[in-house]
Amino acid sequence: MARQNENIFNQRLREWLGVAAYSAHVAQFPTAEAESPTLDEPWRELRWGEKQKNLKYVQEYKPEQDDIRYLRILLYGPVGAGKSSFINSVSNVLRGRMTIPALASAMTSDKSFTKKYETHKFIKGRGSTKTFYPLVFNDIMGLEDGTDRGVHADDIKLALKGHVKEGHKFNPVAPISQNDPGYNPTPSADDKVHVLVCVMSANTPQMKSSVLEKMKSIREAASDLGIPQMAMMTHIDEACGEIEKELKNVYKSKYLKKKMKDFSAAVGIPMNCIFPVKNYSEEIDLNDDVDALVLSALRNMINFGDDFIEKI
Ligand SMILES: Nc1nc2c(ncn2[C@@H]2O[C@H](COP(=O)(O)OP(=O)(O)OP(=O)(O)O)[C@@H](O)[C@H]2O)c(=O)[nH]1
Ligand SMILES: [Mg+2]
Repeated sequence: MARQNENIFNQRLREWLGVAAYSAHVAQFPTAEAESPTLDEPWRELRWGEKQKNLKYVQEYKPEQDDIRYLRILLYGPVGAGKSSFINSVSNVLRGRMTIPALASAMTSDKSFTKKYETHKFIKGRGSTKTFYPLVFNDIMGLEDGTDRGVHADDIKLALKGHVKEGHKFNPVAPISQNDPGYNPTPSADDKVHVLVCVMSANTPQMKSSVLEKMKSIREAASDLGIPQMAMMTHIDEACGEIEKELKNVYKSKYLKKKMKDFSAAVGIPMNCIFPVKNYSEEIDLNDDVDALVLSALRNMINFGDDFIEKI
């Protein structure tokens, strides 16, 4: 019991101080970290060597229905969670080199950097054989704490049904209305969202209750529409020193497992629908381990979305 309390205390201290200051604290007082931060065995199996197989699966995916050209994935979540960065990570994996299709912010702020509703497609081939992968992402303004700030939950609900036009600029004070030029009254089957993905940073303290409330109402709307939902935990490298040292420790990190469990309980997304990823943020070259995590999340998004498409 004493050991358990000590671990909880260390965890809180770490959340409060941040990783860097906590590591300095442990270096000064080694007994503070008596227990290993990692499990002996990973709690989830990930085949790190199967990158090519997963990449092929993603690259060859095509929706079966004639009226659906694109499987549409909508990312939502708090400001700075890494939504735009994840789109860039997917683009890097698919194209096999660094790319920047979605502008990510280099500064952390409490205001969303992404303000417009934009569809991100990924180029396949070059020159005259250039086409797009049948897989698109919609990046959306971040959820912010408080009312009249960040994207309105009602806007996300309309986006789920395909009513938000490309390029619409979100207005935190008023959600889109039917008279708005950005409102699409007659969405097609592939304007609609097929998978809803919540993006969450592992390196933040507990989520603010107003953000949690917005997330809950978005999830309820998606559930009513039967849209499958999953989540990604980003910034895992910053959240855990063991993962920063070695990305393969991702499913051994006790801290991350606890963080994922807490998040699962807070928003109601089951653990087996939550995927940790590390986005490309400061690298200039691709890395197989980073790609393996991105592909693991992406493959599941495709499967969940395709199951939904099959039903509509
Ligand atoms: N170390 C690390 N940095 C990350 C990760 N994901 C995103 N970042 C960084 O976090 C910052 C914010 O990322 P964005 O992708 O702009 O976040 P966003 O969710 O699109 O934010 P808004 O558009 O403002 O809502 C950027 O500086 C990214 O480089 C990650 O997994 N690890
Ligand atoms: Mg963004």
